[in-house]
Amino acid sequence: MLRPQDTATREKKRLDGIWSFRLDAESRGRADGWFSGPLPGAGDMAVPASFNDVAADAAVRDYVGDVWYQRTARVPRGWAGQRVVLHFESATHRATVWVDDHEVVSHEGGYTPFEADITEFVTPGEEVRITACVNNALTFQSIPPGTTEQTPAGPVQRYWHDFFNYAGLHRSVWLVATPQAHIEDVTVSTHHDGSTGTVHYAVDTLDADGLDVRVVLRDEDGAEVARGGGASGTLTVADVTLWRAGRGYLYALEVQLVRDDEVFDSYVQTVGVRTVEVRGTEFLINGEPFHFRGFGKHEDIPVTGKGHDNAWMVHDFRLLDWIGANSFRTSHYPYSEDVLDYADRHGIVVIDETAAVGLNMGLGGGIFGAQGYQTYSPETINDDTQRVHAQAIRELVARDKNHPCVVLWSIANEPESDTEGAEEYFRPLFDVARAADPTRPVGFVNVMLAPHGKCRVSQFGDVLMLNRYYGWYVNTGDLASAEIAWREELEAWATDGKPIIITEYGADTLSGLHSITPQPWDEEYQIAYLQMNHRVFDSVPAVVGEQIWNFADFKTTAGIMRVDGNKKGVFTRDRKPKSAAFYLRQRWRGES
Ligand code: GCB
Repeated sequence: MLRPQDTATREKKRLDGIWSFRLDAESRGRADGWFSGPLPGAGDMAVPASFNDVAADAAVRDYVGDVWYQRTARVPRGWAGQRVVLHFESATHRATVWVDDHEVVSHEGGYTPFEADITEFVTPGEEVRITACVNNALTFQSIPPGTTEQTPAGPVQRYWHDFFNYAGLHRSVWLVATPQAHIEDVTVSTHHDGSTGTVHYAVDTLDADGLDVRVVLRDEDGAEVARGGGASGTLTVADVTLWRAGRGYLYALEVQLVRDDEVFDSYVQTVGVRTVEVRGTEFLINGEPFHFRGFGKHEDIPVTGKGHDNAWMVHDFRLLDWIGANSFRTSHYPYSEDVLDYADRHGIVVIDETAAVGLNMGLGGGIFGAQGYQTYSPETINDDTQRVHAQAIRELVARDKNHPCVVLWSIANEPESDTEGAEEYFRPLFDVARAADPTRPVGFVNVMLAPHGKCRVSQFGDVLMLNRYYGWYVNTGDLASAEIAWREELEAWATDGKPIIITEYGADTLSGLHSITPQPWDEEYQIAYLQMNHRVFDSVPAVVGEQIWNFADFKTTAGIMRVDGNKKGVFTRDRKPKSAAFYLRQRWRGES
């Protein structure tokens, strides 16, 4: 599947705006045919946005079940004879879509795109009704998992991850026109040897019998640097400008479907020439050791929730630059493709994560020991979950494989990983990731409950990613003891001979709370906590990265450990710096 694009042969029409919207607490909508006419009893909803906070109504915020979105759209009259596609960048966590009365597509998984060829159901120049039934329930067979508990007061969604279960249409919806004979997919991979770069490409086409593939590679000035033909091939780039952290140089590969000089379809794929390699305890980009500095982030903003917003995205990247970060992890789900495009262009390195978070019933919202279920069992996380998880990995790789910013796949965050069940569950999933993308390392993020010597899943990873909270969840307030315990554990991990990225360490901090004798929750403690961690990291050579939890405060489910959400941000939820931001700027940029 390709991203919607405007090219010489393609057009796209964005369907964002105000849609009709309603809850369907009794799940009546399908049986009552709500797609077959104007949505009965509907209110308004913004797209893109999470619906939860927009309505200013606790019943909507905490709602579990089906919700319906609807709008009409006119198919441009100039699209006659074209193939018309309806494309959703995401629908959280699953959706079924109708065009007028026709059911056209269903999709499981809340953070990857899906689309349907709707040519036969539309007439260019006329309006169609587009209806989506979106469902936000988490089950043991969804990624992420959860369960709906029936209480005397009604259904309550329970889950084991520490961010609010925002849902809805979080990203853009498009109508797209392509030629009937069209390019279906493009895959690129790159190498370089000295100043010579190579770009390997492979093109999938549909209904293109008798047509040829032609490719032209251009540099950022638009000058042609290489051309080739055939469904796959390798282009050579003399005097290549590499994509690197801090300098996101992008070539443009124009792929054309042609017969002689007639162009039937054209698609432009950006290409960053770079290599990624794990060698011993080093993580190499372009053959040079790379040290990750940055954050675990969230897609999380006031009111809009997980709805993509370009202003906030650009602002966040400016703050990353200001503070001297060179990377982030898309904790804990695939982010908007706009974010990855932007990271490509700005040379920010990305650890790309699936939505497999909370596969750990020993944890709940950051609270250890919230047991009650067994993680891996026929009734909980089981073979069906594994199939959904495998599909989530495939869809993530299919979507993001061409982004130079993505250097590492994270197939899960903090699953239970110290049991036989965990080993059986994860072994095949690493194979799935490697089969989908042989060019990038693969890992998963280890939790403190499965320390060195106990974890049975880290053996499968190319890289060790560790989340640790010494001085916060353990040795709370006692940084001296925390430092000793943390160094001891880290030195044990270093004996595995793999690069270690600390993908989370952080302390909840209430912006504005100060003390000359630092203790948990005040701004000075956050700095002292980070300084302690950095002393430990700097003394262990296998540590190749530090990503603080979190870039900004974010919304979570309600709980006695969370005051208006998780407060481990270096910035507040509205992106004001806490004192730690200036300390980090000093460490990472040498500027205060
Ligand atoms: C973790 C999780 C993250 C939580 C964080 C915390 O280990 O990966 O999702 O938000 O801890 O603050 O408890």
